[in-house]
Amino acid sequence: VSREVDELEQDAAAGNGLLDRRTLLKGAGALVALSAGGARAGERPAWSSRPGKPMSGYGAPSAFEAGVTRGGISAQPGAAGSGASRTPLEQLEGTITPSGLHFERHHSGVPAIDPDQHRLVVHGLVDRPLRFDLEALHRYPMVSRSYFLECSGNSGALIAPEPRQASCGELHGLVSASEWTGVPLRLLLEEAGLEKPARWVVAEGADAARMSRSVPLEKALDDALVALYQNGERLRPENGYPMRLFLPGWEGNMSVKWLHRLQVTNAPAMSRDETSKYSDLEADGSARLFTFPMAVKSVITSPSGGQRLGARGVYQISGLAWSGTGSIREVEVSADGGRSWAPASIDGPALPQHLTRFRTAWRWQGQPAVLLSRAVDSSGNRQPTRSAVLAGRGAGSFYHYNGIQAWGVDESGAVRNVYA
Ligand SMILES: Nc1nc2c(c(=O)[nH]1)N[C@H]1C(S)=C(S)[C@@H](COP(=O)(O)O)O[C@H]1N2
Ligand SMILES: [Mo]
Repeated sequence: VSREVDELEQDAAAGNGLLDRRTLLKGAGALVALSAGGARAGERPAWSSRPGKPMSGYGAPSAFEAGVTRGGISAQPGAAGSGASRTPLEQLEGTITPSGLHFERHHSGVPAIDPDQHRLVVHGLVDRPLRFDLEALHRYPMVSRSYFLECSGNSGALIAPEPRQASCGELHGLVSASEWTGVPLRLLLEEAGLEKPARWVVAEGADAARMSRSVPLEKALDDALVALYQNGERLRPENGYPMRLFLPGWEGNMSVKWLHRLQVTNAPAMSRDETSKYSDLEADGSARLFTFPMAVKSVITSPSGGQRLGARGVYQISGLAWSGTGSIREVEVSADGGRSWAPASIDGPALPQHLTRFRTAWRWQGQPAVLLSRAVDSSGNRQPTRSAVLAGRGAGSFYHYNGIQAWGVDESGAVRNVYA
């Protein structure tokens, strides 16, 4: 053990063992001392004794990582291909989701689109309707930006009266982040030429569900992308190959995958996907017209639901924060169910509409604890408590849930989803 207990006592930042965020930098986590004879010379594991596998055309994770997969896979009975899979947030670190672990939400399965036959049409209130193939799109200047994508139904399980026991990814894994590369939608709309009454752009997908959503023109001309690449390679089929609309910070449903049509209109289309679904209820039961941005949110990914702490000692609390209305300005963590709080350290630049990693140190001596995190974004929006979210919503309304997540730790070190 590298640190004296008194020294850690001075690092206390809040109740129940929460330490100053800088404690991690001082090496308090380095608890494994090399026992005498632990590294005997002459003993060579098999992998150090003979040459390994040759080169491969496309790499895959280590066979030892086979357990790291999308989880919480759900299918909607009676609707072929409709369902979701979730990112295993608790098994990942950093802020970029490997493409193969990006969450999926399909209304009608993954279409097998031949990129040579696929076209994107821009029509409606434009001076000249245009049709683009992939080659034509590649002539426009592209941009690369890292953004999260979150389904508005993410974390909806937290409205249940009793806390559901599931992993962090199963509860909150309808959020992922990638570097997206594509053509700013503005360039394509300017090329087509907008007519005076143009106010909205209706985007439609080429899947059997023909998912369609109406996008206000201001967003379409601001930061919207027709994304062609994800983390440096072409989009994965699950995420919209060969092209998708991407609307930074807005509910995932609007980032129409397998994009094949953009119709410029003077009013929203009032499609099924923006009326019968994807609308939120106010406390008095009336329906909000649209809820575009995803609200500020955070979750501790480690330790989290279903995990078990091992030896007593200093633990690194690690989590993710994000906001559709800015960048993450601050994350605070509590180990005593919210009686006291201390700031976590933000790892790296907090980019707007992207996942931000936060960390802090916590000393667990076998005591029960309730771990919480709460985020504030650059627009001054604060993550609310679960009860505040529920109080502001009509019964059964579950989209856009962003309440504070509580993880309970018991004397055995078992971590559970709890309501604080
Ligand atoms: N064409 C089409 N676009 C779509 C969908 C769909 O089913 N069809 N699902 C939407 C929903 S509800 C979400 S949350 C995101 C999910 O994107 P992902 O599967 O790449 O994570 O895509 C959106 N775009
Ligand atoms: Mo979604």
